[in-house]
Amino acid sequence: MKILDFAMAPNPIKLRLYCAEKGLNIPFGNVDFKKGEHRQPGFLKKNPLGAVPVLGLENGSYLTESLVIMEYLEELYPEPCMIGRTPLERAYTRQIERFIELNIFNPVAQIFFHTQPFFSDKNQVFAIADAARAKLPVVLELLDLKLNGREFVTANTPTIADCTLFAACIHAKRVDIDLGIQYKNIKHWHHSFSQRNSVKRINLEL
Ligand SMILES: N[C@@H](CCC(=O)N[C@@H](CS)C(=O)NCC(=O)O)C(=O)O
Repeated sequence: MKILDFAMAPNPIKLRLYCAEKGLNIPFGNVDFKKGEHRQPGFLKKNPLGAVPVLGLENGSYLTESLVIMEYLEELYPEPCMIGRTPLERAYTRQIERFIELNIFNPVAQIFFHTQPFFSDKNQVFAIADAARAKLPVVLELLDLKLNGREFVTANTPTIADCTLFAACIHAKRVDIDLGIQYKNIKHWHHSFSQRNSVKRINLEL
């Protein structure tokens, strides 16, 4: 197996954190966005949408959704458990991971896409960034309530939900948003998760 990605992008960060937490040593191959490699025919054969991360499999096929890749790896390597041990634990973890991805991670990605010079040749609409920004306080307040008294998002150990939230925090900083600044439980969670070896291993500027 091989993961193809661009290390700075948020979905790759989420997957890299997951692999680091699991202690998986799957090799990575760089798809250089700055050189437009994700738009080249060679990569488009692997993922016609031109997006990363992609997991190349031994049978010659590719998985092209980060969450699906994490679920697949979780089935191959169940320990340490990062989705849940019972059907209900897994349902809770998936539910909050979706909450974070849809309501925090994706809006942050929209703000980034619609405001950064890197995408200035694309169809940037500042109003979309503004709308995404305006949506954040309500969901952050809800998340803050959920995190009360918790070291991790949904369990006593890290799960895929922590990886998604931490990747969102890293990406948010690039557009000058500190997701935890007004929310004491998110702030506490962020401070504590930042100390983890997985974060050091992915070796990103925080
Ligand atoms: N649904 C995909 C989305 C992946 C995605 O949007 N990746 C971004 C980087 S975080 C990308 O490759 N964007 C390049 C592009 O769409 O041109 C997943 O979760 O894996």
